Amino acid sequence: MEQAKLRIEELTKLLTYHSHQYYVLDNPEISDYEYDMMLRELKDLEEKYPQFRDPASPTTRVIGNVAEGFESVTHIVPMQSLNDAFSKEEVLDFDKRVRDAVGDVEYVTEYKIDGLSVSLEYENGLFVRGSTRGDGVTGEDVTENLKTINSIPLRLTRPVSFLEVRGEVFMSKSTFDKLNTAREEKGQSLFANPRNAAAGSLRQLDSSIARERNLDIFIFNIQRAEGLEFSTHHEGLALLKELGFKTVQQNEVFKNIEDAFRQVEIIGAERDDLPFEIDGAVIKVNNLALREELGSTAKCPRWAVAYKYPPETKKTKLIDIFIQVGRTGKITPNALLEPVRVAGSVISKTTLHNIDFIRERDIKIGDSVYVRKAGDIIPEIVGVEPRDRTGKEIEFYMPEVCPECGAPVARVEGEAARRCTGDSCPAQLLRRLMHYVSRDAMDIEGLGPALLEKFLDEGFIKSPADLYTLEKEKIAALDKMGEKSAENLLAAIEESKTRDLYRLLYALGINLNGLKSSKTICKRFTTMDALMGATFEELTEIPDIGEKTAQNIVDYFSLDENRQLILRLIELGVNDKSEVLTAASAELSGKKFVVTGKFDGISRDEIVELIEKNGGEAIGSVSKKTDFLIVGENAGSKLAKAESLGIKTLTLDEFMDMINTEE
Ligand code: 0OX
Repeated sequence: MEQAKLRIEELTKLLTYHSHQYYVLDNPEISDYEYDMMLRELKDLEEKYPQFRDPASPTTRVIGNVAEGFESVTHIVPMQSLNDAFSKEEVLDFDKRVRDAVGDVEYVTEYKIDGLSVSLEYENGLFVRGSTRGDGVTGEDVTENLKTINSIPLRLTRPVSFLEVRGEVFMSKSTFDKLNTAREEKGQSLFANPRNAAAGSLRQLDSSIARERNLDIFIFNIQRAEGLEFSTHHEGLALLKELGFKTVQQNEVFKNIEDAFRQVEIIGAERDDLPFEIDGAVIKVNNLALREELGSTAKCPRWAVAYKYPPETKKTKLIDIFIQVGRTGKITPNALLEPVRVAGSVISKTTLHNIDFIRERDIKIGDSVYVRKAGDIIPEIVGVEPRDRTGKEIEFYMPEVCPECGAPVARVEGEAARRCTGDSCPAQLLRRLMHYVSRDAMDIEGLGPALLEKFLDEGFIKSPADLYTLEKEKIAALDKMGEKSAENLLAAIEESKTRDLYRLLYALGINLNGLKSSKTICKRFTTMDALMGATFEELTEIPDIGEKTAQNIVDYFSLDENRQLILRLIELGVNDKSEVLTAASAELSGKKFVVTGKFDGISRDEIVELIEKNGGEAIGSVSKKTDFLIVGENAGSKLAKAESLGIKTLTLDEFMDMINTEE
């Protein structure tokens, strides 16, 4: 027994040391294998002798924990944001304001990590709580997920009585690429950038998912401390390093703004080569007493500024233009690009929309093109580099026949788009199936394009209804599948039978009928039977349902083959009823919400989903009819307009309270 206690202590010490060497100092001394062996031994011993388990044991990081929800945490020291500067002039203005207030100062510069701000609290050297920034005053307790980050020390190198630090959780570029590749293979939706991926991972209720995501952290500030002496930021960071933290990189201390800005430019030039994303560089006053004197505005300190680099534009080669046939037969030209990393992810293809887009920009196959991410999410070609032309570039023409099925391509009246006219075009079928299984539609996890294509090739399926008759043995026998994957897939398909009717209506892929209109329609027609009998007049009477959408729906249900498909789906057990209306809470019902700004850990789309789920209506722009504006970070004109119209604004937490009290 005594021996077990000693061995547990020894292993805890050894593993803590090697984890720090590996994850914080990037200087491993033993192999992963040796580490894993020791970890396993410790786990076994702790299971047998739980009384000897150290509260900061390295095994804490690996035990999966599923929470029901996150508790709120009030930040005693508010987690402020930073004022932005977009030019050198704005940085010089910042410097002038600083010097006018307190005279000459020294500056430090550091990366502005593009991640998610968190606070970590330590009592007597032990990591006790970690929380997200939230709105700066109230965040969420994500301790269990943070414990999975190996570079967060569970115990400091010495027992400081109290310490709260702030840092940025992020996902490295390579982890992000691997995660998205794996998600693509599984047919899951992709994260737009490492920041979103990190935010999504940190807000997982199941900490074992967070662990798999390999998050990392840089610490950049001491928020509160008892028993530590330091008088500059530089000293503070050195102390943090000593205590075992992975701190944000430190340059020297600069005597004036010119020198600091030169460093910001150097960081900008290196930005691309860093293994993680930065969205700027921060310039901070080094002396803490002077910081105190400078103070803060409502949300931001006056002693720091974030310089934001202009959106990344990269040059790459347009290798080819290929045609994609959509589920409604729409023919879209796409650019195949030499892979290039832009604003967080590797781009190898992008849409060219239509032939007008190509001609307006004079894009030819073989051109050097500039790509950028519009709104930092969707990649787009901004133009070509004419100086790189060799004369060998090839003009592109839209095909006269569908490249997939050979049927003629027609220009639909009143539309810029061209469509394949083939009724049994396999490309259209694949797209329709992809749409059917997609997240907003029937949400069949694990069924991606590659697998659907295989099912089509093997003749397993010809329509969405066939998905519900797939046989386990046949799936398991496919290349890269196996018994377990087949079982999981069938379970996901089975689960999709329970989706609400509005999702099924959307999944049918009727032209112009989106998720929102499907929902609106199913509030009025709550069964498939009623829906199939709805007339054009009845549909157009529903607010927000246009004539074209209504006509397409009526046309769809008038076709015998479509009615057959639906009857078969219902026969196979797919739900044909809607509960959208009954789920609506009386309180939010009829209330109009606008969402603006950026939110930590939740996307605007997710907030819209919550509004609608609770019976409210989400609209795009602020007007007198708006009831509430939900405001995130960096809210702009919508907030100003709402204030001028006297519309009530809500923080995310206030909104959450609103929906929680209604349950
Ligand atoms: C970052 C980062 C963010 C903290 C408290 C007031 C100034 N994303 O890397 N914020 C700050 O500083 C804030 N520094 C950073 N490096």
